[in-house]
Amino acid sequence: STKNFPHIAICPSAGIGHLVPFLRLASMLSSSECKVTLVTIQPTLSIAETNQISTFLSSHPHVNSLDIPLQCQPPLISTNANNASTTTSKGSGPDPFMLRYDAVSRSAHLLTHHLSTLSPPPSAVFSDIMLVSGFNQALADLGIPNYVLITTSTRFFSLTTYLLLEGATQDGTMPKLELNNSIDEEVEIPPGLATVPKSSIPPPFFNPNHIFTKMLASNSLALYKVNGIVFNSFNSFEFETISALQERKVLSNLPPIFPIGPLKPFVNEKQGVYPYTKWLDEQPDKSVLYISFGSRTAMNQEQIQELGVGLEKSGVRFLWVIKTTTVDKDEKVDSVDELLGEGFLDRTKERGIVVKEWVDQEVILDHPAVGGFVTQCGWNSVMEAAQRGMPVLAWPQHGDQKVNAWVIQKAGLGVWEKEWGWVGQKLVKAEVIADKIKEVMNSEELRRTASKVGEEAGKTWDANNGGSSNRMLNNLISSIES
Ligand code: BUP
Repeated sequence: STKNFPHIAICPSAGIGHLVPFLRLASMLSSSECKVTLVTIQPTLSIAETNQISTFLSSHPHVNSLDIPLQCQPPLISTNANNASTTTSKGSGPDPFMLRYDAVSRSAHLLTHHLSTLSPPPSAVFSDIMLVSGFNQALADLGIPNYVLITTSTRFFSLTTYLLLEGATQDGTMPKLELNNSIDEEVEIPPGLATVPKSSIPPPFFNPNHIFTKMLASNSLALYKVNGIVFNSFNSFEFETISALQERKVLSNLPPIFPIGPLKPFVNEKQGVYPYTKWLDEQPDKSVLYISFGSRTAMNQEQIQELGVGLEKSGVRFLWVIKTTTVDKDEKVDSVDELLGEGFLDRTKERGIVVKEWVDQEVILDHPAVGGFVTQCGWNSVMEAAQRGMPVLAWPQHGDQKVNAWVIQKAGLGVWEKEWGWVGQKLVKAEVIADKIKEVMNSEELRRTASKVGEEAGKTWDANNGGSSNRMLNNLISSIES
C-alpha cells in the first residue's frame, strides 16, 4: 500500500523575521516527504518578503502556494499614549509592522476558510503566534490540528507567556508589570530560570493597552489549545529554559514542545556573485567584522556616524549594512557619503565596505574572511551565527533582542554591553564601540567558546548520535501522522 504523506499548510504572519523561519521549516518538511502548501497574505509589507517568497518557491517547485488577500480593516489604534509606536529613527508614528501584525491577527479567522478549500485537506497547519487565537476554533471545527512555530528564543517565549498568562485576567492584562515599578528591579520568571532585569523587557509590555501587548496576550492565551509548540532553538544552546518548558515549570498545562533548531538554511538555486563577496574574497581569513541590524531597525544618523568613527578607531576590516527606514520600500538611495559624514568612505576604503541594500546574510556568514558579527539579535540572526560558531557583538535594539542578547552571552557565543540600551535611548560613543569591536575580533577565548556552540549546533542534527533536534523533528512528524 502507498503511504499517505501528511499535507502541511505553513502560515507565516508578517515581516522577514517571521517569514524566514517558516520558509526554512517548509523546506525541511518538504524534504521529509511531507506535501507542503505555503500560505501567504498578500501584498506583503516589504520588498524583502516578496523576494524571499519568490526565491523560495522557485527553488522548491514541489511546494504549493496559496495567496490570500489581506483583509484591510482600519487599525484599532488611538493616537494617544496607547499608540503602537516603537522607537524609530524618526521617532514618529506607529510602527508599520505592528499595524500589519494587528491586521493579520484580526484576519486570521478568515484565513481558515481558504485553508478549507485545499485538496487534499491539510493534515496540520503550522502558524505564527499572531494567528493562533483566530485559527484555533475555526481549525478545530475543521478537525485540523494547529501547531505554532515560535520565532524567538525559548527564553523570551517563557518570559512573555509567564508574564502574560500566569495569573492573567481573561482580558490579557499583565498583573505582574506596572509602569511605576523601579526600572532596576529584576522580574521573577519560572523557578530555576534566571531573573530578567526590567530594563530588558520591551517597553510596550509596560502598557497593557499597547497594541502589541494586547495582541500577544490574546494570542498567548490561545496557546493552551494548540497541538504543539515548535521552537527554532536547540537543547545545548538554551538548556535551562528548554528543560523548564519540557518539565512544565513555565506553565503547567502547555502543549508538547518541539525544539528543532537551528532551522536548516534552504538552498537558494539562484545564488549570485555580489560586489561584497568579491571584496570578501580579497580579505584574510576571519579578519572582517560583518555589521547588520536586521531588516527593520533604522538607526539615527548620529549613532550611525558614531559607529563609523568607532569602526575607524578599531582598525578592524568591516562589511557594514546600513538601513535608515523601518520598511525597505521607503528607503531612498541617498548618498551614503552624506549619511556617514564627509570623507568616511574615502578614509576607510582600504579596509571596509558599506552596503545600503539587501544582502545575502548567510553567504556573508559562510565566507571564510568573516570573523565577527555585530547584530541586533533578531532570533534568526542569532541562530545563523550559532550554527556557524560566529563570535557575536550583541547590540539589541528593540523587542525580544535584549533577552536574546542574554542568551548569546550565556551560551558563550558573544558579548553584550547592557549599558548600551535600546535604539535611540542614548548615544553610544565611538571609543566604547571601538573597544568592544576589538574585544570580539581579538579574543581567543570568545573564538573558542563560539566555535564550541557551532559544534553543538552541528551535533543536534546528527542522526547517528542522538542529536536532539533531529529526534524532535522526527517526533513532530510522527505526531502529525498519527
Ligand atoms: Br537586513 C537582512 N539580508 O540584508 P532577524 C536580513 N537578512 O539575508 P529581523 C538577509 O533576514 P527584528 C539582509 O539572514 C535573517 O534570516 C537574515 O531576521 C536575513 O531580524 C533575517 O535577524 C532577519 O530575526 O528584525 O526580523 O530583520 O528582529 O529587528 O524584527
